[in-house]
Amino acid sequence: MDDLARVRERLAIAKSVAVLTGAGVSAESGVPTFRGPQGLWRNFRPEELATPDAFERDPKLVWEWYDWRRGLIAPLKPNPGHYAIAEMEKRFPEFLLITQNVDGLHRVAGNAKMVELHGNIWHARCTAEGTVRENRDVPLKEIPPRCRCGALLRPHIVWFGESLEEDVLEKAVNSCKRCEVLIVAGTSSVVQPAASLAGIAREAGAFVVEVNPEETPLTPMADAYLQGASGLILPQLMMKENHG
Ligand code: BJW
Repeated sequence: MDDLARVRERLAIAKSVAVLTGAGVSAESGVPTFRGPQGLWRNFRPEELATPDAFERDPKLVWEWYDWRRGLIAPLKPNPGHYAIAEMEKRFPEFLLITQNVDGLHRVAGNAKMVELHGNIWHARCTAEGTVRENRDVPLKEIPPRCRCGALLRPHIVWFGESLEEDVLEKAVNSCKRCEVLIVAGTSSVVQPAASLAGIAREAGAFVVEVNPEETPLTPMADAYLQGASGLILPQLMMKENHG
């Protein structure tokens, strides 16, 4: 039996499923990934743009980069991979989507049972009050934007060296400990703590599935590796009959 058939068989009887996604799931919608030949980090250095130090040094530069990315993402639509994950939420009685993506496309596709590990590019946080508000202005009205209280706003995004929100991480870890199947799609599995979630799930007895065109550090540990684009593979997991 090939890996696709084994995964479909597992999903046919599963009650509890978790899905962990990364930038690759949005690649077919047109959102650039971070690593790899076409990735954002090829032209932009993370330490100059995605750290608290970078923001302290030059908030205008950091916000200009986010303004550019928000403009790029704003017109984009979810792809068949996003919609297959939204379908999973309806099908499995216990479900959690754990996404590292900040683009908001999973929500547009229909997922509600989800945690955004690294924040959301459409949310801004006051550096003084800590309050988080949605901001959909494209382009931004002022750069850097300011809160009503006068303090600087920052993107509500987890930068390198910053801790993930405790309750968000706890939800993700708990669902990885409980699920029968964990699907890990479109992530290079190198950024912590997200990269450790598959190991947590596996240790707790879950069947771990990786969906990615390229092998990653997770591949040798996964119970099944489905090589290919998530927009092609994930819908196949949700087809009712086996056409293979
Ligand atoms: C497709 C596809 C298609 C393409 N279909 N797939 C322990 C050990 C070592 C280091 C650390 C550690 N713990 C913490 C760290 C430090 C750091 C870290 O992990 N560094 C590593 C890089 C070494 N982690 C942190 O700082 C985290 N904070 C933390 O842990 O706090 C406590 C602490 C701090 C310091 C020390 C110890 C403890 C915070 C991490 C925050 C990550 N933030 C970013 C965003 C920044 C900016 C922004 O978006 O605006 O989140 S970085 C970036 O990477 C972004 C992503 O969410 C994240 C993951 O990337 P992802 O999604 O995997 O994308 P890519 O591009 O890497 O991969 C795409 C994949 O898709 C590829 O595999 C392709 O093949 C595939 N693909 N087309 C399916 N069609």
